[in-house]
Amino acid sequence: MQPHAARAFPDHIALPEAEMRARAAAFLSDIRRRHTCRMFAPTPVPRQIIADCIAAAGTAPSGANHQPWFFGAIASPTVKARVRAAAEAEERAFYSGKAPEDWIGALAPLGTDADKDYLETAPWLIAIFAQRRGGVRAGMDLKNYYINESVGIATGFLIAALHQAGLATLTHTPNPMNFLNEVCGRPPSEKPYLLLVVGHPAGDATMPEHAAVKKPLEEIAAFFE
Ligand code: IYR
Repeated sequence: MQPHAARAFPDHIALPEAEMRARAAAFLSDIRRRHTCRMFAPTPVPRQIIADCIAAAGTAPSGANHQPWFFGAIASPTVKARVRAAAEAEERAFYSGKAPEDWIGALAPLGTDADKDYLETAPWLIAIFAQRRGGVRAGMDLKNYYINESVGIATGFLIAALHQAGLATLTHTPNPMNFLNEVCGRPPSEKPYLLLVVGHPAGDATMPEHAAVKKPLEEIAAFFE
């Protein structure tokens, strides 16, 4: 290592092997209960829960630790209505001609269409932005690196944190979604990355059978020991 300002590796908790095994297995069985939700209850969710989950996302690793993300958490019914109107306009274009046939075919088992009522029903929408420039502290204007990887990892943390808090999510990507810059008052140097819909599933929520199919470990991993 080159000389650099450093501190002791601070708060890592080493666990006995039995507890490591138990925790890995427990996390697996818990995260297996995470399913993308498209039918939300209007039940409110306290802001502090959303804030803690976003703060957890903000601990994600990032290129040069520049933390190139911004989260706009929307609960206002009027703002949600604006988001829905803009998103549905994009989706209508997508479903009625813009999307290639094979893409429409790939979506058929999910049953999705241009109607996005959950954008108003769910208590929170989190608009996630990727920053082209920034730095480790607010106000910096350096180039950011590995922006998509960094924001993707932070989004994964956020989804896992929300699930852990007992909430369901939907990753939504109307294309283009530049309207989110205007809605959240973000500069053009920030690219809308994803819109996360957050709340409790409706009492009668269902999920597509297609979404329950997860590849077994043998198909997604190999071990070279
Ligand atoms: N954005 C559209 C289409 C869509 C695309 C993919 I890839 C999905 O996995 C699901 C939907 C929509 O939200 O309907």
